[in-house]
Amino acid sequence: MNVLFPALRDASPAPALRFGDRSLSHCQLASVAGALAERIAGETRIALWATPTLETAVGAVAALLAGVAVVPVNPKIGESELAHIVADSMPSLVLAEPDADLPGPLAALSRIDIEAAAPPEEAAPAPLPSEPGDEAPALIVYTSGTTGPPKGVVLPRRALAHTLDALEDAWQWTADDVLVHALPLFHVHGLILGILGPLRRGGSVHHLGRFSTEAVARELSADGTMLFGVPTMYHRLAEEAGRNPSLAKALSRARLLVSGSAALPLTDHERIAAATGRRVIERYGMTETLMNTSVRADGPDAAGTVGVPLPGVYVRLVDEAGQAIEANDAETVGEIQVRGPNLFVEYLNRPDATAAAFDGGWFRTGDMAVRDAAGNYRIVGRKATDLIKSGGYKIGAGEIENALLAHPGVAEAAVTGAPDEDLGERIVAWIVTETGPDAGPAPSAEELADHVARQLAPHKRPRTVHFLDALPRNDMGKILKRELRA
Ligand code: MCA
Ligand code: AMP
Repeated sequence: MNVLFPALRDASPAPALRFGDRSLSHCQLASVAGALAERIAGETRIALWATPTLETAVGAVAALLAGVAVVPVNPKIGESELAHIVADSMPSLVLAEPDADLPGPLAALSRIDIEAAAPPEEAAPAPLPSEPGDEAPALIVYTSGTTGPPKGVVLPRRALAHTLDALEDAWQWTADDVLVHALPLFHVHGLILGILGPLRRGGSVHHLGRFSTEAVARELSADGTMLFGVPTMYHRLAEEAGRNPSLAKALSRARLLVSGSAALPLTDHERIAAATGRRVIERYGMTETLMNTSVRADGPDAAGTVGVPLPGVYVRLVDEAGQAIEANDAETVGEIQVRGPNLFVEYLNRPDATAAAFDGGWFRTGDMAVRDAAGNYRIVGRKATDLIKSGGYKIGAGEIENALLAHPGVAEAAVTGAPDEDLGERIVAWIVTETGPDAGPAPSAEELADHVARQLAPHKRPRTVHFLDALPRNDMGKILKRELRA
């Protein structure tokens, strides 16, 4: 299992990556990524400025070939989140596109510009380095928790290989598939499934750079066979497909439409089915576990569920007393726990959090679900109300509250999620402004949203801000978020 990308070693001339009008075959990718792998060999951990570009894909593949753990960084990341990630992961250097302007903590590192220009097809690549063992760390992906700053999830090569091969089986994913997507490349969905997946299969990916219904229609009308997206993207496609026959036709041509990262509402399933005659398949995963379950491409329609466990993955439901639930009655709710070769190793520098995340060998997902007689899981909620899924991004209420409290005009802050048709959930901030004699002018909603975007990331900014005279609290002084939501 050591070799992650057999098609690179075979120097296959088949197409591998396409971003806009730039592309590389597997053979060309072996050349450029192989050359970069040689330059970074011997490093332990490096950062990757993960713009949605060919360079990012080449950088990630080079690091995997060299056996160097890579920390993908959101190119829109804010100051305090970047400072945390760099201090926590201590990368020895950063890989970036040649013209990228890197912010402070990354600019201070030594830098290697990623060279991704296509070499002539006939040039045979130099032999690739031998790859490390299955347990070696491949990627460290930062993910939000309910409190505190994001944690670095250490993903071994074994988990990547396992999850991608399990999806090959569930989706009959082959080298003939051309994947289309527009997902960001600093998370599991876009980078591991969306870039490394096609490369492991020996197939190809067309990345759109930026999501639009027009770009999806164009690529699926050409040679795209699969589409990956988050529910917000499918919601926008569902809205548009109803009134745009050429988009509906393009979607109906795809072999597989796959949604994940959050729940796809039944209304969107139904609208897409009505407009295109095609069903969307949902799969369920997590940064810490990669993929756990999926509706199978060769199985019965199971819209509204996340399907059955993937090969090699053990999934169970556990009640509040910690007992496994045996019922397959589509009614008894329990927490999903997962065990298998798809799991992460640890949270970087956080043995406490790693220990708390496991129940024996089982990883506690925090997702609540039921199981039906066919073995399909249906997710019904989440244990922690302080985790918000917005546009498919997981965001902790606590990190936004801390960022808001660091604004000089804010005296008290609470953050909740509210249902949103487009984003699934929308971030809502509840603010009490500073009023003391030294207080400056009260901040506007826009200023607070910009502040969070600058400190953390634009997708973590509150979309609604309410100003209150006081936050509702219980006798112990704890904020009563239930009252805010009501
Ligand atoms: C807006 N922008 C700002 C501000 N407001 N920038 C700075 N300050 C501000 N105040 C910018 C944004 O950066 C962005 O720039 C543009 O305005 C629009 O931002 P936004 O409104 O947030 O975008 P959107 O239209 O709502 O995006 C919807 C989306 C996006 C495309 C669906 O949410 C998305 O890509 N989601 C994917 C999330 C994902 O991959 N999750 C996987 C993790 P610009 O226009 O330049 O972009 S979960 C996972 O991996 C697990 C394993 C799983 O199961 O998959
Ligand atoms: P992240 O921690 O960002 O990797 O997001 C993982 C979380 O996304 C899971 O714990 C689930 O709550 C959610 N999720 C992923 N896929 C699905 C899906 N198909 N349906 C519902 N929730 C999902």
